Amino acid sequence: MYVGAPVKRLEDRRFLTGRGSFVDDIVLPGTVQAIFVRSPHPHAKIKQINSDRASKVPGVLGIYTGKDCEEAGLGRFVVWSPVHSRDNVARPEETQFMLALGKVLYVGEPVVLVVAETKYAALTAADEVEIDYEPLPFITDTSKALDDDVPVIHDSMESNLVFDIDMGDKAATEAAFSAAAHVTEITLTNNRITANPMEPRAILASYDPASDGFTLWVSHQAPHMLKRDLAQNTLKHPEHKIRVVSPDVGGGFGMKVANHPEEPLLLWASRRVGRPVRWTSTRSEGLIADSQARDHWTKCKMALDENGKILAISADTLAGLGAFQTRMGASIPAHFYSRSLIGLYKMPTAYCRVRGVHTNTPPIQAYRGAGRPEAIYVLESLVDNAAVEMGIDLREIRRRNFILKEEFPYKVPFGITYDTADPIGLLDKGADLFGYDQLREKQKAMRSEGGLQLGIGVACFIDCVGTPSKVAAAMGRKIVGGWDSAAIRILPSGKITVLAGSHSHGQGHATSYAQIAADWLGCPIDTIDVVEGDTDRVQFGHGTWGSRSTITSGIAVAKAAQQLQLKCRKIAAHMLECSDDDVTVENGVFHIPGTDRNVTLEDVAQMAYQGGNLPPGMEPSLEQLSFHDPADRSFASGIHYCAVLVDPQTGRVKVHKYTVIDDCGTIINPIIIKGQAHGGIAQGVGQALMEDCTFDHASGQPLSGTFMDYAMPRAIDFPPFDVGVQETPAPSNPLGVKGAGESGTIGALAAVRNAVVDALRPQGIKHIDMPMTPARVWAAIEAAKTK
Ligand code: MCN
Repeated sequence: MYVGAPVKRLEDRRFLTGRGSFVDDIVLPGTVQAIFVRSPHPHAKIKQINSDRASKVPGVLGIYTGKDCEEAGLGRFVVWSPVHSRDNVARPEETQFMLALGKVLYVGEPVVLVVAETKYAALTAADEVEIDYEPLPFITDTSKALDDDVPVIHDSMESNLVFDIDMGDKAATEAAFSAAAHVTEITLTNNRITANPMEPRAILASYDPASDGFTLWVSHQAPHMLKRDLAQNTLKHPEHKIRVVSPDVGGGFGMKVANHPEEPLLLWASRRVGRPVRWTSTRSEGLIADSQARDHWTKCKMALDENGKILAISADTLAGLGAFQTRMGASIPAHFYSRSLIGLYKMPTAYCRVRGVHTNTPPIQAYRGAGRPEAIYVLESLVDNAAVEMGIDLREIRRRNFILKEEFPYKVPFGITYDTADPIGLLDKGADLFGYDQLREKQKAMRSEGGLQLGIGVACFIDCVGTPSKVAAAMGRKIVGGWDSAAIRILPSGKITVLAGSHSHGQGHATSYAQIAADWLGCPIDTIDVVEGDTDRVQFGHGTWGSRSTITSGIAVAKAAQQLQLKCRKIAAHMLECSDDDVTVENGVFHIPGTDRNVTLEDVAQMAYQGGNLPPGMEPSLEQLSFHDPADRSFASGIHYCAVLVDPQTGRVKVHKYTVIDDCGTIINPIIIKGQAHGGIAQGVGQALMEDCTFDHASGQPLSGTFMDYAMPRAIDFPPFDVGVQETPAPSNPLGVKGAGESGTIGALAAVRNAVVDALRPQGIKHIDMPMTPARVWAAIEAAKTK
């Protein structure tokens, strides 16, 4: 069996020896360079654009504005997952046009596209473009976006409110708070961040006049979805004449599932100039022009009885969406965030209100966890605060409130039914691996000594993945995207190609899908290659996001392999002149048990293609296409334990110990699960301690435009992580798998926040907003001293 075995990642030899092929590595003859002139204003009218001087720069091939794009018939992005407000007021869906038209709405918005023979010529010409702006009042602070005295940023709207939804039972929740023995309350922000993948966004676009076809090589997570958007909404060109290739992608983290204006623009420009056109984002450009994430401002509270049993949670959130709505941006806070607020706890009632708002900032899209880290941050901050205020140990309060293993399937107040989990198993396993009791002893000793302070934080989570198409449709998604695909081709030589509709940009699909296919076909893993990311080679699929690939494409691989194995067995039985049931398969050999009679997969494949001696009625070849739409959602879960050391003199926080227990159902590959957890934790810790897209609210300018200002975590910022696993198989799919790709991030924000606050509770600190930089922690300590 390969499933469950620690198979080393098959793709890593290529990556580790520098043989990956990324967009910027692809060379086409005659390629020219695109550069974007971007808005320096958070909000301004464009009075005039003068490109006379710019167009005289030697080597310039084209200079294009929003008007040119409009005249050429390019379209706008559309919202694929609209959110309907509870007041049923239809508010305009303000989405982005390819280049700013009439006015700019955020610093970094593309205004002019320059195409030139060389990057130098394009940069020089971009500097010569003269744009006359009339600055307008702006708002960059999400918490104030609905105040009376702030500008409304879209002329078509009456306020900056995009949607206002609520869920749960408001009256019952209020009653629970009135009757509660204890109420804990916090106001917290979830800082705006961006992905900064190792490979920045990169595009190479080419138009072929002979076929009237476009090819786009792009660092992206969902090539078919991008192609569909290009065909229908932005480029508006027949779908069968567009090919999108996402080759090796050096990290996406949700940011590269967003469609950005540069993609259709470069394709369009390649037709205008008659040459392939390239653009690779710089780091600073990425920090203002890539989609961003999180950006919540939340007032929340939790009601408990005298025994520390949770009676209700209530949250009221303003979710920043940036200047424009994106495909999924609004649904992240409206659907993914709100539905995750209950976590692993039994609570009789709950209420959540979310208002999505526009501000003069880059548009919001997914980032690892998308909505779920935000929810768990709210929930687990409240649980830890309540525990301390009521004098209950952090583990004990969870033990008292957890849904018990035997109570699953379990329906929570927002009407969702969790499939399987074992929260107490997570709690105990995690505490042992972490050394919880020993660390508490160490904390006591350090407290009495003064100096560095040790803090311990706990956070557990539930992660809902694999929304079936019918559920997505009922939620109002226009492109439901619940299912995915896989095709398997056994070639005449017996070698195997798996084509999957998902896309791997670091997740290791080339290994984990090969493991599934090998087991379900009954053949050795080294005969299998996995192909993803080319819309001309691979059948339609929705790409990779929301930790959905294994429970959709992964299952489709198993289904296709099962069908093919049946066909192979029939051919083998026919060749061995026995019944199908007499044949078993192992390691690529079909044999009749108890005899020495066998044929190999190579023999069977040759026969399948030769076609001379196939069972009556059987079609030749060995190809199988399969689709999988989950029967139900599945719910991964886990627990994070974090210990930090805080220096009260400087406010510096160091992560001292970090333990995760991950339950992603049946594990395909434990090495990959660990790797996914490591990367996820690093990103969560990064957000909690240092990463921040900051704006000067007085000038509207972004303050984090370089890596000197936007702090990314480095290896030195982490201790070795301990990752343990627990398996509660998902009942809704034949592999028993749940999602794993985001679990490391989902619990990390709250675990780190809780640890830092735990270290500083003796000083009277109840909450510190993320990122908990030394300056912010120090200021909190100083403020507490003066109270
Ligand atoms: N897996 C497993 N056993 C399970 C479940 C999953 O072995 N029970 C394996 C899978 O087969 C796969 C990996 O774990 O190789 C992740 O699987 P899955 O949970 O299905 O998630 P996806 O493949 O759909 O990946 C998406 C997820 C998301 S949403 C983001 S964002 C993210 C992430 O994965 N971005 C990443 N991990 C990333 N890792 C890297 N290196 N780079 C990114 O951009």
